Amino acid sequence: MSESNKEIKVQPPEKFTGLKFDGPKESSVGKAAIGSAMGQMAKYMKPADAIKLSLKINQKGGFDCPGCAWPDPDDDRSSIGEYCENGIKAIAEEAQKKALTSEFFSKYSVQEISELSDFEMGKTGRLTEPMFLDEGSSHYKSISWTEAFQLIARELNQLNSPDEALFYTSGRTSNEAAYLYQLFVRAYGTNNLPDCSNMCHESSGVALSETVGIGKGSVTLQDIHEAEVLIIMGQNPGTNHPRMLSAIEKCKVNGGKVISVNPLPEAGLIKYTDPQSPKRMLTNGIKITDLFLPIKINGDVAFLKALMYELHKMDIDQGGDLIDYDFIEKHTNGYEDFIKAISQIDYMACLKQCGLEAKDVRAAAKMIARKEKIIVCWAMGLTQHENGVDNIKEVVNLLLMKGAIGKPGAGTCPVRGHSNVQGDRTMGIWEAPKDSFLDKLDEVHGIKSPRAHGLAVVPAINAMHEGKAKVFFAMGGNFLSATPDTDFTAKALQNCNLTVHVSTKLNRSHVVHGKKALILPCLGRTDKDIQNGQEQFVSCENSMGVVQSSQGVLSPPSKHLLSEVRIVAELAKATLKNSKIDWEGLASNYDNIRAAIEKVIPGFEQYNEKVRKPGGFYLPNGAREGKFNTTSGKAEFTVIDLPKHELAEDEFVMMTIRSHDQYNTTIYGLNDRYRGIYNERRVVMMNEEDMRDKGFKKADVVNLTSHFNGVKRRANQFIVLPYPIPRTNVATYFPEANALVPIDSFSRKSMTPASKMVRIKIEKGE
Ligand SMILES: Nc1nc2c(c(=O)[nH]1)N[C@H]1C(S)=C(S)[C@@H](COP(=O)(O)OP(=O)(O)OC[C@H]3O[C@@H](n4cnc5c(=O)[nH]c(N)nc54)[C@H](O)[C@@H]3O)O[C@H]1N2
Ligand SMILES: Nc1nc2c(c(=O)[nH]1)N[C@H]1C(S)=C(S)[C@@H](COP(=O)(O)OP(=O)(O)OC[C@H]3O[C@@H](n4cnc5c(=O)[nH]c(N)nc54)[C@H](O)[C@@H]3O)O[C@H]1N2
Ligand SMILES: [Mo]
Repeated sequence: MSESNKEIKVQPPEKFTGLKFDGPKESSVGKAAIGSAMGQMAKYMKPADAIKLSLKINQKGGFDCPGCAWPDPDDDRSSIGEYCENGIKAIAEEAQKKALTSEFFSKYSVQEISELSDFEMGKTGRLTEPMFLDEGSSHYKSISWTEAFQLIARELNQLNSPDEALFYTSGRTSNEAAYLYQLFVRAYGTNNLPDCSNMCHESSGVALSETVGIGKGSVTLQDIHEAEVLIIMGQNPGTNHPRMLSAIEKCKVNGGKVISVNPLPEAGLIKYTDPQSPKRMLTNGIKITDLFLPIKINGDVAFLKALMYELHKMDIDQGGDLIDYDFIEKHTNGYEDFIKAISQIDYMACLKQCGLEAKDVRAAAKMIARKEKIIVCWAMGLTQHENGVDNIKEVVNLLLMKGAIGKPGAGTCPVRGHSNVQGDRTMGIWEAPKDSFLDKLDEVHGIKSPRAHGLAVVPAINAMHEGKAKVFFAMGGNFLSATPDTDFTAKALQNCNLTVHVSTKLNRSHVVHGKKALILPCLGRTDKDIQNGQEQFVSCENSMGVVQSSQGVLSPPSKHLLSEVRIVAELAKATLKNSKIDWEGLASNYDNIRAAIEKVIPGFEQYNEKVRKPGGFYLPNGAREGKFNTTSGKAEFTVIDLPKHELAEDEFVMMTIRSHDQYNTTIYGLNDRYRGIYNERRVVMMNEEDMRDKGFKKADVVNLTSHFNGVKRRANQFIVLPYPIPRTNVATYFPEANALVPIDSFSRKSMTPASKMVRIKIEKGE
């Protein structure tokens, strides 16, 4: 095929794969899940490797599952591995026996590779050699590691300012690699460290820091077990955090109740069958949700306001012992203004915006009225909105009203995504570091870190687009497909002098490249990492602030792979000519990196010793102990405005979500089993009445457009499916619909792209 006049496909190809649809399921996990997980392992891995891995997943002394950041039980771990179906899929994807060698790249041009779907790209196997794409070339060619590092160093050192370079991180990077990476980036001279967190839980971090003094959640796994009420908002644990379901089950067995707030009746929320409990498998599962509230997309502030209004009213009617006035008095600021605003809300406007009935809101109020052990869990359904930070602050308002934070069984639970996204931030992967952190870093390493804040993801894309940033370096991830506004971001990346990706697997960011491009293949979580003849381990921090070791068990798929730590060290040696930092010493024994972390970051005292203890150690967490490290020393109530939701007459609100067979931009398979959607990803889930109004029939083909600030964006060729979703709301999968997410629609305070609320129009296609 001649590629000269063909364009690179920056969006996933508009090809249909053969839809089957039988509607949403009630229950999650169970036998089908085990079958699916084992099938995945058997298909892509050697049997001996599969057995070795399944015994070591999330075990003390094993490796941390790269699937999600849900914590492992402190004790009492299942002997066949603390695993879940989707964790297994993540592992099988990484630990593939298939190797992607330079032959593939000489056979297929970059343009030809771009014609593959994301699913097909994932099936090409593990990257095994460093690859280089020269300016004007059509094919990647192999390059030696030394030449690759020299090339990057040359490009970095000829920039007018270090701020013309960007250093992205995805959240799988270990503490050790992340620490070394940010140290290199700051020694080089910039704080341009955008990361996946900017698109993920940044809204939680900002809101929680301002209100309760720590940008992380306050609860432990034990708290979940002990809670009297769990409120799960904007999260789909059955697919994205399946191990959370066993914690919820324990809570329920202890008498806890669950309120689920979600536009979709997600299977894992409704019912759950524990694969490790034969009894549950026989009895066909446990009911998870006691009260399901099918909220409209972005109706959460409105719902929480109505809920707090009801609570306040009940408190007055019932003698004033439903709100924790004692806690409010001692530990909080701003209650009077807050409760005044709540008592004056336009209740009907709130109901209209959240799409719920007064009786539903009252039922929720009754469930929490006499309880104080309340935990709110949330994920992307709350954070990825223009008012994402406000959503979380409103959650905090509710917990503070009930005194439900800083005590057992109560608190905040932002459920993190990538397995070490929280640890990366703790290690200093942040474009807006505190001076106190940089002061310490400089003191310990003898460098002079820049103090000016760097660029988060959205401003980083804009900087590349405007030609102000010229070198893009990514430690993992798939920047093109994970970020909003795919066509805009593609142009931004294509504007760069050099794009570099440290990766385990091929992805679309490798084919939408700068003038020159490099792919640097690295070891994954499951691979053995040997430096200087010694086997190394790394460490990760989970969603609840526990730091644990992780050690791979498999032989790497190629002898050419380097660890992320080694890649950073070699890059630093090549780039920073007079560096006083002993990069070789740090990379040759990771204990030396941990010893440095111990000196710089609070909470890591005796790191090397504590991380070797089975189960690891907890980091300090003020909010967990009821100490609020805000400027006032108290937890802060906030008065939140009701978001504006006007839609033009023919507009819909679209959320972009994950299917059951994907890990972010990695597509393991084409099924979304719990939603009853098989063998097709280009779908739009839509309310049946809306379909009737539009004259759509099931499986009609449609095109989607968004019209934000006068710019028209388009994603063509989707199939309409009737689905139980509130009216005027629709759902599509990420990354297929990312082209519609406007680059300038993001949370005002956290800059998180508003990928859960995109205003779109839907027209019949062919
Ligand atoms: N298997 C698997 N596991 C993963 C991932 C994966 O892709 N695959 N990704 C990892 C990562 S990085 C992350 S961040 C997490 C993501 O975990 P989730 O946040 O669970 O992922 P999403 O699919 O984005 O689901 C968002 C949920 O919020 C609901 N929702 C959308 N908008 C709203 C709203 O306005 N209000 C409310 N109340 N609900 C809303 C949707 O219906 C959906 O159920 O999972 C992590 N774990
Ligand atoms: N529309 C829309 N967009 C979204 C979201 C959404 O809900 N809707 N969610 C957002 C969220 S929450 C997130 S976190 C981001 C995710 O954004 P990213 O983290 O950038 O994306 P991933 O798809 O997780 O990255 C997958 C790639 O990482 C590489 N990789 C895997 N393991 C390793 C490893 O151990 N080391 C290295 N170096 N590379 C590795 C592989 O090459 C793989 O192709 O996407 C965001 N984008
Ligand atoms: Mo995420």
